[in-house]
Amino acid sequence: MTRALITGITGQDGLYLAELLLSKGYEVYGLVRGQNNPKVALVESTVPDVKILTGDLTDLSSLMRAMASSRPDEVYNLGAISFVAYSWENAHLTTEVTAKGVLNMLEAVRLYSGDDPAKVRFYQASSSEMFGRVQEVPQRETTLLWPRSPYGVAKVYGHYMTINYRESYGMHASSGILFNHESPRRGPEFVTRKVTQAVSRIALGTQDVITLGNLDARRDWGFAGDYVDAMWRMLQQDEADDYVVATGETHSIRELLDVAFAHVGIEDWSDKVVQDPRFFRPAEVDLLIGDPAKAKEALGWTPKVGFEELVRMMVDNDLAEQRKLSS
Ligand code: NDP
Ligand code: GDR
Repeated sequence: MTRALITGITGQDGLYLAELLLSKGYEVYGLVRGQNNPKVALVESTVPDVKILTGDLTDLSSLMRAMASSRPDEVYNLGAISFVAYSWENAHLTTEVTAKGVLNMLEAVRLYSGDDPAKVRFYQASSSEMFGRVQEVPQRETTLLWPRSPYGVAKVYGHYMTINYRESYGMHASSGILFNHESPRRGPEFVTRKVTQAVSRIALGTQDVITLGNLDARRDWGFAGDYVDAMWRMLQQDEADDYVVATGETHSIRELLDVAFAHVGIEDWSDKVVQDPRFFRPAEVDLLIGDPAKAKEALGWTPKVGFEELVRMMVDNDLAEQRKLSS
């Protein structure tokens, strides 16, 4: 039986990836941080077959223990402080977890692997945030990185460290440069879920307006369930490499609002959206659109869920959740 260790198991991607690997017959271990972490219950109810281990990306010895007890064939490093806006408020902590945490995980894998450097296949969750200021459209694996947030800078460190461990030690370490991906499991602080939750409450009459920041930023949004499949495919390749994972389409926050409100029968949302400087960022990533050609060609990966279907899926989920709450 193939064994996998997932950091960030309590997050959006961790849950989808665990489901995918379990469906393929893997033995799955998930790293959970902190004392009495309330999200353990979510993991236990969603993916009860996952074996939970405790550890923290900032604590190398805990990662070494997790490696020793799970003895994984594959490690998926999804753990991070992942909310871009928060990374300006806590740049040091973001660096400790999202940047140096990658180094800790790579070291734990390297030390565990002994004299067989490619014994464990390693996946690093890199991000389109690394592209930051627009240098090239669409963005691909070779596009110059120009991060615009402490989070983006931390991801660049993790990305290059992963490449460096591959080149220095011959580790099977791959990096997926994933563009935004969303789902009904997306955290409520991210713009898609913030919008779909608010739209469902507005439709049900329990909220009047939604307060947002920049409506003109453009993102390449895909479905998280599709994207974890790309992660798995990367680790099935003979050679480790880096891949952009994206839909190749871009949409603004305004278009997100159009689709979400239209789905509940509201065509003109102008009096339902308020803008507040609090939600603008010190430096914005204006335009993200990825070129997934390499992932398509080498991994045989294509996204299945399109933008409008994704937004409707999230609104439907939130309508059902809100109805349950008010019944
Ligand atoms: P989430 O924010 O949903 O999940 C992040 C996970 O990291 C949580 O399980 C969290 O645990 C864990 N974590 C945070 N701090 C630590 C720590 N110190 N030690 C161990 N684990 C920690 O993110 P997603 O699932 O959306 O994303 C997964 C990964 O992919 C992240 O690295 C993210 O940066 C990256 N990414 C995401 C994209 C997206 O659009 N979703 C796009 C590109 C990259 P806890 O529950 O305890 O807080
Ligand atoms: P992002 O996602 O920063 O791209 O990072 P987020 O959904 O937070 O923001 C997307 C865009 O929406 C604009 N925006 C707002 N964003 C939030 N969260 N709240 C608002 O009220 C709001 N109003 C406008 C933002 O300015 C931005 O332009 C996500 C995370 O999952 C990262 O971890 C991941 O690496 C990248 O996607 C790819």
